[in-house]
Amino acid sequence: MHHFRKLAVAAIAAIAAPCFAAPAIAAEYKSEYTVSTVLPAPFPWGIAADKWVELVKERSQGRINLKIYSNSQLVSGDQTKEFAAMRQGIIDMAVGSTINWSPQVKELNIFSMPFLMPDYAAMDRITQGPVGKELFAILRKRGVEPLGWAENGFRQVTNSKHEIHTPDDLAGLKIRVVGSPLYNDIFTALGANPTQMSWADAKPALTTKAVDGQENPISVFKIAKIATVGQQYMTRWNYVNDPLIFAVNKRVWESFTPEDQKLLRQAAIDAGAVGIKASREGDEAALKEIKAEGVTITELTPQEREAFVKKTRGVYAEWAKKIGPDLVKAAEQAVAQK
Ligand code: X2X
Repeated sequence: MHHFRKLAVAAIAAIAAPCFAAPAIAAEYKSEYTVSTVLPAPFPWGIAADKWVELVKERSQGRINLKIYSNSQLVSGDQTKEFAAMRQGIIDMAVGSTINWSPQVKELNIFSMPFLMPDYAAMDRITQGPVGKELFAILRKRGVEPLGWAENGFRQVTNSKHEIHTPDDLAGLKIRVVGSPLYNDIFTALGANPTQMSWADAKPALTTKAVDGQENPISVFKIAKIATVGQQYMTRWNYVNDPLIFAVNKRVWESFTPEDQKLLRQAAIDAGAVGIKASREGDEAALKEIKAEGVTITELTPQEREAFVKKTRGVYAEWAKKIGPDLVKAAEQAVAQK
């Protein structure tokens, strides 16, 4: 009986198909789409990416399958090549950090402008307001379709030597920094000795003491067990926050029906919200845990923080020109709004 009904449905569908516009059947979809990320679950980054995969599968009744490739493995560990690979179609999709894409999309350096964003609310006014819109329009022009935001988190500097209260405390410290040259400039201006390397190389470099310090969100520090490689001092200076963007290669995007494009976008927005919550709550929880593990957390007085701001104003002014003065002004206005 059941078998017969299935056959009957199939027969009716076969007859009916040519008469209707059947969008879900019309497009040639891949059996699986590659999604590049750096940090897997339980990092908030991986939580956001996994949620996207899950929601897309569920809402498309299994028609659209995304597969996560973490640790930048699709670009041989070089996270700064992720954007180019996605644009070229070597990678179908990515949930990527604005830092890692900024070597190709200089405007994304806006989030790495030192001490621009004081808190989460300011960050949200940037991503959810005119600046976020403008950044998405820029990405669209560069060959990828951006869908939504997630978050790595406010980045804190850590080291193995001593507490950092003043720029002088950073003098001569070898600090592993991420892919954007802006980070080299910030740490150079502060008197440190920055060295750019991939995440894949960072922990080994900390372990062998090839570098003295690094900077990453609290939740990343905790989950990657950075305290166990001798990073005993963290200064909570909230100098930048590192948002993540869900995006799809343009040709891949155009192969989806409008209904499925809507589905992919809404799933990214919903997964992003889950990831942002995990990042923000994760930072708070992780802070308590790393304190219990014996890491010294240095909180700066407003005056102490101001000394770091002052030392990086030159870098800020120089990079405002590179990013685009109008975009930087719009971001500053969003911060000031309240
Ligand atoms: O490399 C890093 O520090 C990381 C994992 O935070 C990014 O990909 C930006």
